[in-house]
Amino acid sequence: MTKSILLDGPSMTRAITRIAHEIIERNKGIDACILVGIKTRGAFLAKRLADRIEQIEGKPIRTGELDITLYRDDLTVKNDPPEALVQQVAISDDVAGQKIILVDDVLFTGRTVRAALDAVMDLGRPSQIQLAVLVDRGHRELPIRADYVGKNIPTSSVEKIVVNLAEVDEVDSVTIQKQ
Ligand code: 3GP
Ligand code: 5GP
Ligand code: MG
Repeated sequence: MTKSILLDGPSMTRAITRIAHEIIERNKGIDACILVGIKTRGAFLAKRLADRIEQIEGKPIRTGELDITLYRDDLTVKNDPPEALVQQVAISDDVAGQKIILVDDVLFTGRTVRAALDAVMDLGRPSQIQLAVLVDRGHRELPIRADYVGKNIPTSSVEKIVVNLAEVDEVDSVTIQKQ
């Protein structure tokens, strides 16, 4: 198995800083914004973005979390794409009229984000939903795209992107593994 490093710690921090600036610029501030991280690593990335945005703007941005898992019933539908199931929604603020910025580590088929869109819209009517991802690895199966991307990494289906974050993995790195 070969492994190459695509982002090291400092490059990841720079990407997060750039996305923080892009979010502030595009939304002309952060007053109407809520950052919502998709667990697990998307939630840690949302926290880092929130910290950076607070440093830049001098005031906190509201945050929330969603827990979504991909579920494949391999016994009955072997070749079907997995279903994304919402396990938990933790957004304490009213989303009506707000700009929700979803944050995830890797964007792949788009099924996780589709489930996240449903979960957010079940809570109320946001004025906009945007998407920030650390890595876009391509292979979309739905018409979904990210507004903010740390790094575009075209992959083949046998490759895997490994995202390590210091909060859970002790180091910050993004690597591609070719099995
Ligand atoms: P995360 O919850 O931190 O995002 O889905 C569980 C974990 O497995 C994810 O961690 C993700 O990083 C990792 N993973 C690697 N490849 C895949 C994949 O193709 N689909 C999903 N859902 N997760 C993957
Ligand atoms: P999607 O629903 O777009 O297919 O996949 C998005 C979710 O699956 C992300 O939350 C991400 O954690 C996970 N995922 C998909 N592909 C990869 C991958 O190659 N590497 C990692 N680390 N996570 C992935
Ligand atoms: Mg993820």
